[in-house]
This record gives sequence, C-alpha cells and structure tokens, in this order.
Amino acid sequence: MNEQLEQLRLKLNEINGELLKLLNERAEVVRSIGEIKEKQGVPKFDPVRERAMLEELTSQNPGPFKNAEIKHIFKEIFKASLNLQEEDHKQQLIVSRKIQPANTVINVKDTLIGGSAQVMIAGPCSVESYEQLRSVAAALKDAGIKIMRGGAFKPRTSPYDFQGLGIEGLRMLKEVADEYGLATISEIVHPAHIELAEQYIDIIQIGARNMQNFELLKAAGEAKIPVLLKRGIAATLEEFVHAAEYIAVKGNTNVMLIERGIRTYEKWTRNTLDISAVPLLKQETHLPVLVDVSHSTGRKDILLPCAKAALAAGADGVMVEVHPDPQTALSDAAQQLDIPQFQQLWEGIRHSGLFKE
Ligand code: PRE
Ligand code: MN
Repeated sequence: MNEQLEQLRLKLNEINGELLKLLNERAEVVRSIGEIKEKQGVPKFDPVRERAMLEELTSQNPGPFKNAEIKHIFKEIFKASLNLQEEDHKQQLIVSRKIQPANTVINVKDTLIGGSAQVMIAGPCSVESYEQLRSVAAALKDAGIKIMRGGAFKPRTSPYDFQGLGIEGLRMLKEVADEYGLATISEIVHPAHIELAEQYIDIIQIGARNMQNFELLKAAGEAKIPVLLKRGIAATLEEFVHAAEYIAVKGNTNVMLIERGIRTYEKWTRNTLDISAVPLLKQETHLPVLVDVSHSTGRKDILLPCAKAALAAGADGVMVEVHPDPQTALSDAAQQLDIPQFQQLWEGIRHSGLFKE
C-alpha cells in the first residue's frame, strides 16, 4: 500500500516538473508578446484574448476537473503572466533605489543629510518676531543643532487664522540664522516664490497640503536648493514618492521626504505617525527620510518615544517645533515645546544611543 502511494507520488513529482517547465516556457512566450505590445504601445491586459482562451480550454476540457476549476487555474496563470509583462516594462522612477542604489546625501551648509549621521531640525511653527527667533536660534546653537525651521507662509485650515509674515518672515529668518550660523528651512506655497526662496533660505519646504500641488512641485524641481517634501495628510506612499518624482524629473534630485502623520480615526493624536513609512521609503527610494514628530502627534508628551522609534526605524533625522513661549504662539500653540522641554527632548534623544552623530 505504502509502496503504491510512493509510486504515485513519484509520478506526481514528474508531472509537477513537466508543469513547471511548461509554465515557464509559457512565461517566456508571454514576455516576448509583452515586448511587442510595449513597442506597439498597446495595453498588456487583453480581456478578449483571455476570454477566447478560456472558452477554447473549457470546450476541450476532458475532466475530471470541472470547467469552473480549469477557468480558475488559468485565470491565475493569465494574472501571473500579465504581472510579468508589467514588471518587465515598469517605468522606473528617478527617485527609486532600483535606478540609484546609493543614498542621496544632501549637503546643507556642510551638514550632510541622508549619510551616516542623523540630523535634528527644530524651530518655531511660524516666524513671529526677532526676539522669538533669537531665543530659539541661541538654544539651537548651544545644543549643536545646525538647521532651524520657521514658517513664513502658513497655509492654515481657517482663512481667519494667522497666515504668516510672508517675505518679511523669510528676511527675518535669514537675518537671525546668519547671526547664529544656522541653515534654514521654510515653507513656500507659490511657484512664483521659489526663486525668491533661494535668496533667503537653504531648504524649501513643501507642506502636506501642497504635496500634490503639481505646479509647485515642478517649480521646486527647477530650484537650486534642496526641497523637504512633506507627506500629504491622506497620501499613500505611492503618491508621496510620485510627488517627489515631479521634483526630481525637473532636475532637482536633492529632495528629502518627511513623514508627518496621516489622517485616521484616532483622536488622541493630531495625526497618526506611520512609522512603517520610514523603512518603506528608505527601501523604495534613495532619498533622505525624516520624521516630523510635532505635526504627526500634535502633542508634547510623547515626542521622545516617537523620535526614538523614527531613528530606530532608520530615519535620517527628526523635526520638532520649538517656541520660547508656546502659549502665545500664533500657530500650533498646543504642540510646540518650550526651550527647556526641547533641551530635555534633545538630551533624551542623544542619550538613547539611537542618534548617530
Ligand atoms: C496573455 C497575458 C496577458 C493578457 O491579458 C492576455 C494573454 C496570456 O498570459 O495568455 C498573453 C498576452 O499578452 C496576449 O496573448 O496578448
Ligand atoms: Mn506647525
């Protein structure tokens, strides 16, 4: 009995081998068809052809498999074949690791982002006054932090909320950053302001609400300075990466991606920090990946564990909002750290053993 079973199984092994060979032979033919379709510019998926094959197969089917089962099996074969054709001709993005295996390392006033060291970017949500900027700049300088953020153009949920100081805010940011030897990052919201930004700031931020503002992305692609692209509040990683591609394809490949939380049903945080975005973006692209712990959480009390998680997940840096007197801040008052809280966070990060300097 056992011997008979053994014999039958040996026979099945042989048939499996034959099927495997045939399936792969079929796959080679499918690939050749894919080449022709690609040259002719016709779609790879051909439902009419698939239906004709299924009809022919079922009309010839001697059993014992029922027609429904034969259809099911062959549909799977067609699906795998189509995948093969699409995979062969998939458009590779400039920002993808397949095109460039090595990390893009961005030099911002001699601070390298995306290399072996991780960076901290900090500063107020909005530029409000010289006094405010100087307090933060002095604290950053003391802490050895080289890049200061500060918003001058603020796309706010309500048109009645503080909209930022605009170009004057950029001027103030530059003046104070120069005094303290810091590099700056600020959001730009209008394509016409990109050239102006180059005069005042070191990194252009494109905000979450503008992640798919394609004209702005194209304009940033013409800029000579790096771009920090924030993930949209409801953007998939696929959309995020394609938004970065809009910038890269125009010639500016100095693009950094920043996860800033996505919208979910959770209310205990302002947004939900998608930590899996970090390793996925690092895997799929060669761009530096950062995490904005302030906007993703909207809170002050869980920044250290979130920053540690980001660094452990392979982020190239962390961004946080700091204000000398958060209660009076003109935007994002609830989430900005005061200077002692910031210093405590920074100590915690540096002593965690996770921050590579
Ligand atoms: C094939 C693959 C995908 C199409 O949807 C239809 C058929 C197949 O696997 O048989 C081959 C093919 O591309 C074709 O015959 O045009
Ligand atoms: Mn803010």
